[in-house]
Amino acid sequence: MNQNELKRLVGEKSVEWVKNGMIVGLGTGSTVRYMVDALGRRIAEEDLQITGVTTSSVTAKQAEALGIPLISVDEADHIDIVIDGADEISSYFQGIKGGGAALLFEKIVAVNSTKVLWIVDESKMVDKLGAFPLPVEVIPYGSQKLFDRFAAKGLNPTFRKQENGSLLLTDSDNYIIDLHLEQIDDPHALAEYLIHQVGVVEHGLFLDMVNDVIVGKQVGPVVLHA
Ligand code: ABF
Repeated sequence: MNQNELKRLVGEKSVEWVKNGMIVGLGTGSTVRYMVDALGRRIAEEDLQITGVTTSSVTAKQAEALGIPLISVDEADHIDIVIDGADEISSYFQGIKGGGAALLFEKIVAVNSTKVLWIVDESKMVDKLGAFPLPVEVIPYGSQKLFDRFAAKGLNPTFRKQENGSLLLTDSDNYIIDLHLEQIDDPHALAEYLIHQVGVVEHGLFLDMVNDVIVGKQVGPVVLHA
């Protein structure tokens, strides 16, 4: 199976975690797209009734088109499970997310969810985090000063750009600075440094957050418990 087939495999497998009446956090990314499609089919076949909480405008559009009832994170009195993708997952179940520029809403939904389930193809499983550039969401005002500070610290920053070369804006109209670190030896220390930099809204280190991971492998979906 190729990467897309592995993503479809875990996207469809993850729907088994969803039970009638649940409020489900719907993540962002191409793997999640398969999961949302599968949820939509179950709802259309009327053998599943859920309410969705989305983490990005992209997922919201897909869910609305499929007739999945949606509420905001603040309207939900609880979220039973959030199913989301990831860019890297380490052998200690620490994650890097935000390749889809939705890390802020993804983290808000994750910290307000009873269970966190990540669905990934096997290429996302790594020994140590860092080969994937670490996304950091920053407010535009003072972002160049933050960029310069990251560069001076040797964090190899780049601003996330759109195809036309303009700076990407997140759903919150913030910028993303990606840190090209190659390897992150102490994710907790880095997270602590980043979150205290004035102007940083949130970063893509998702630490000590996931409960279960479904990994798409050639032998089939493999479920890991953090
Ligand atoms: C999202 O899933 C992001 O956090 C992450 O960047 C993305 C992974 O994308 P894909 O599933 O397309 O590989 O949750």
